[in-house]
Amino acid sequence: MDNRQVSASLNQLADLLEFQGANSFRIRAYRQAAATIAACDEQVVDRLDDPLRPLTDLPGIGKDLAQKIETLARSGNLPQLEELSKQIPLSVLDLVRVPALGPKKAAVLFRELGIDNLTDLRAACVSGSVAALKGFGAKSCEKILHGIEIAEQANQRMRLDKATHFAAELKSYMELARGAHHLEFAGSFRRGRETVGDLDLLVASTDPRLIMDHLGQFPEVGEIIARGETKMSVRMRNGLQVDLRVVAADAMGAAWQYFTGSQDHNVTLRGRAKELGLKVNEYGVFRILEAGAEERIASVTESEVYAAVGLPWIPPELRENRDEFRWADAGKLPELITLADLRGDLHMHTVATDGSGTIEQMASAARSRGWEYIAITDHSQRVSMARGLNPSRLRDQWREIDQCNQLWAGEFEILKGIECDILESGGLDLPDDVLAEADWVLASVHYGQQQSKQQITDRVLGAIEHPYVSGIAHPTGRLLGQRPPYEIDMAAVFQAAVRCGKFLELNASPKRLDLHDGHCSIAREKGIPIVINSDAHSVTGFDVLQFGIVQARRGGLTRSDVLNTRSLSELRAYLAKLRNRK
Ligand code: DGT
Ligand code: CA
Ligand code: CA
Ligand code: ZN
Repeated sequence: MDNRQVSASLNQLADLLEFQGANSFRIRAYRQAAATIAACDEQVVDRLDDPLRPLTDLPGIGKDLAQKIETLARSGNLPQLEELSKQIPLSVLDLVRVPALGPKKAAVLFRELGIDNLTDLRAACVSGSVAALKGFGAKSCEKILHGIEIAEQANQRMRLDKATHFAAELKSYMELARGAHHLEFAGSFRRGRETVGDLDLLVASTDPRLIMDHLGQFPEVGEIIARGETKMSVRMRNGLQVDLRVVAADAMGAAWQYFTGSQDHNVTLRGRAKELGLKVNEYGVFRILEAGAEERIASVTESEVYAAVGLPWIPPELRENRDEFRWADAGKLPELITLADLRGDLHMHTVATDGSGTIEQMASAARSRGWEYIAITDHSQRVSMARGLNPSRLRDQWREIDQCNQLWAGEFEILKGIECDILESGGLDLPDDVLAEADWVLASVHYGQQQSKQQITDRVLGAIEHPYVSGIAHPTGRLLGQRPPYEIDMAAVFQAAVRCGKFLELNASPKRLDLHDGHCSIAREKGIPIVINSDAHSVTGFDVLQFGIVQARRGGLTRSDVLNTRSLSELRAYLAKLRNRK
């Protein structure tokens, strides 16, 4: 077995043990070992006979694990894994990934009702047999049904950040293909959706065969699903499907427009073309002439295609058939925000809590990105797993910030912030006199996420109305593919934000993207300022801002809709105004 297969087997073992309810430290050890093996530059199978370099030299690999890895690498299987897979069908692992279920409850369902896949689970929830089990009930059934949807989606769609990294790898490989003239990604990936169903790749070339052969030899290809004259679909080993289309260079614009979609956007575009006596397809825009003849009037660039239909070029993030045609007609397509518009980041953690960078390291990294300011927002005391700050540690941190600020006086500023927990019973985790000294107070929910809509909404509204709170971080609490949003009344949240002049965060972590694009567009209409934050836990954590920017663009946000595009003095003025409202 190669490293990748060994690593996959160890992960599978961890999954099965988790389902059995094994000790969580043991499970974590297997998962860490899987990660270690996957990251090895050298194939483990090649060093097994070298007594000077036992596997136990690898970090986190003890004797027992080393033995298992050796067995796997040499023989391709492991008795323990085979035994377990006989007892537990692999399909039950899908159950464990249902957010409302987890390993314990999944095991009960398997034992009591013999449920071992999502289809049966859904049926059993609907028929009432799950609700009849001890420890379940109607309410938890409802949550499970919702969880099934999330799990199914997570199985089928890949998160944008993962797709982005994979696409970069694929792009540099495909650019080496002989005869590849020009290469572009299309589809939901180009539109920046938070997850993608598959990756659509266009290559301009006169020799489709060479391009398709080259893709077939990409080392990550798991399976070739289909191959035609100019079109090929493959499934990669990571599960992602890639649809390749080879097109003529002089039709690249038309193909790019067509395959970028969305389908709904294209339907509207074609309808408009028809009214003008035109036809649009992946080969171009055609004028229909008498006697069934047609003349191609646009195809080389996208702008040309849109212009032929009387439209300005529309940014891909807006092509969802929401407002873009209306805006285009009115000459009011928004000038969408870009990463370069940001002048600071207002949510990050340091070594004081669960981050890995010091204040100075975070600030230097921010400065080298050309920013003017950051806010340090470590957790407050209630978040004890992350060693949240009590008033005295927070004030110590602020003294340290004062010192750092002297270093770069006039050029760069660190705001004294806090990510203050909104307590389960309502109210904030730090006393008012402490919050009053902060420059910047983010409030967010970490505990009691299962509360009723009324309870959660009241807690968040209370925070928005609190005079010292600047705004709300990750307002819905969702984790993509893992955890649904809290049951929160977002209409009420938007209303309160307008009333109190508070901002809402677009948390750019690709696991969160919270607010999402649809929320951003509502916030924009209502004039609620958005802050795009990284929630960085290290100096490289700032990189995720690109994903926040994409979602903001999808929500139609411009520079002026986003608070952290302002200069430091404008930001200060905004915060002072907030303080004076109370
Ligand atoms: P996904 O992959 O589910 O995240 O979403 P998309 O939008 O990437 O969808 P996909 O991959 O099926 O197709 C890419 C684009 O190509 C789609 O947005 C519109 C266009 N397209 C593909 N197939 C058809 C089709 O049969 N009819 C029409 N009208 N458009 C199509
Ligand atoms: Ca696609
Ligand atoms: Ca596709
Ligand atoms: Zn945070």
